[in-house]
Amino acid sequence: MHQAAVSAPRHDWTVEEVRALFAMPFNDLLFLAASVHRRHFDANKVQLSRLLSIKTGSCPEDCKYCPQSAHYDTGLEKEQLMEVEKVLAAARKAKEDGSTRFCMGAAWRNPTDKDFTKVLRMVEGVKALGLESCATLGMLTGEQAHALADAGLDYYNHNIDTSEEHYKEIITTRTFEDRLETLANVRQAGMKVCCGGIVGMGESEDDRAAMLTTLATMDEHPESVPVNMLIRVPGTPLEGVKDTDPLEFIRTVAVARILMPKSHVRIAAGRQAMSDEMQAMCFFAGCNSIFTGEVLLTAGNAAPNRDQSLFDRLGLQPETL
Ligand code: SAM
Ligand code: DTB
Ligand code: SF4
Repeated sequence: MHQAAVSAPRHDWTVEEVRALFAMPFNDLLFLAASVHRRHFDANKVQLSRLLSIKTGSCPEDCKYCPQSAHYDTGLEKEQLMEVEKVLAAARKAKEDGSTRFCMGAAWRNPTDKDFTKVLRMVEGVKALGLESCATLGMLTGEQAHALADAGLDYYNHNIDTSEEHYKEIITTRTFEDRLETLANVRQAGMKVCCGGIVGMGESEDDRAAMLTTLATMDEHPESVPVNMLIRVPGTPLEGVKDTDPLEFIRTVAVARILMPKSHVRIAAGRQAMSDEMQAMCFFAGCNSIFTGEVLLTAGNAAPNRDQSLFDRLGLQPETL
């Protein structure tokens, strides 16, 4: 059996080793990933999270994939920060629908003081409902990270999105290093890290290997690793990139699973465009977390009845807290 299937999590992966995993024959790679998955998790349980955009649109950053950037006209209605009570009503509904984690997303470069106080109240309210809480608000100072942790925030999502080399092709208003700095602040404050990236932005397999190597060589692996498939939103600079190869996406999930055996690996954006069979292969390759509900932040997601039927047909069950 491959060493990775039996050994403890490693933090010293080299990019050459990770490229070699990507280069494995597909069947061998999936078998290895599934073996690693089973050592650490019940392979038939999937964690369910629910997203809510608490502040939509007009973001000053220029991320080429994002419908919420003010740099592109995607026809999105911009909105102010939502009222705390409205957010908590959505969280209650998420809980009723079986989600165990509620993730609040804001289209900010970083939170301002006034908005931040309101977000702290949202986090406290979500925790009081007995849900795990997650937020993604852009860059954080050390102080802000501590305040969120004190309010009870369990996870902070902040993606590296792609390799360091490819990053500057995708975003010019901040650096890869800025991302790592916020992630360090989140860790330092004692929160769990949700960090992953996007497949399908014209990156090479080597870029995907480099991105996963960055995650897998962190002192602590992110507890949650979202693998997004690019949603090509009309009006964004990436609207015309070529289709993501489903097999390359599944490979990325499998390699993430092998490198970070104890983390939840999530298929995040893009499930609406995936076939049931592609999702089934992702679950086999070690994906054990998804977002449920009709929308992600602004884009469509797989419909709830479709997910229910897929779970039934695959014998999958939602993970409970
Ligand atoms: N503004 C915050 C930030 O960028 O950290 C939080 C929200 S941002 C929308 C969260 C993540 O969603 C991005 O890092 C990116 O990975 C993902 N995302 C955004 N638009 C996407 C798209 N069109 N397709 C796939 N993933 C996307
Ligand atoms: C992540 O990696 N993907 C989620 C979540 N973290 C915040 C967001 C996906 C957004 C897809 C585009 C949209 O809905 O606007
Ligand atoms: Fe803003 Fe986040 Fe979208 Fe980038 S990904 S434009 S930071 S909302």
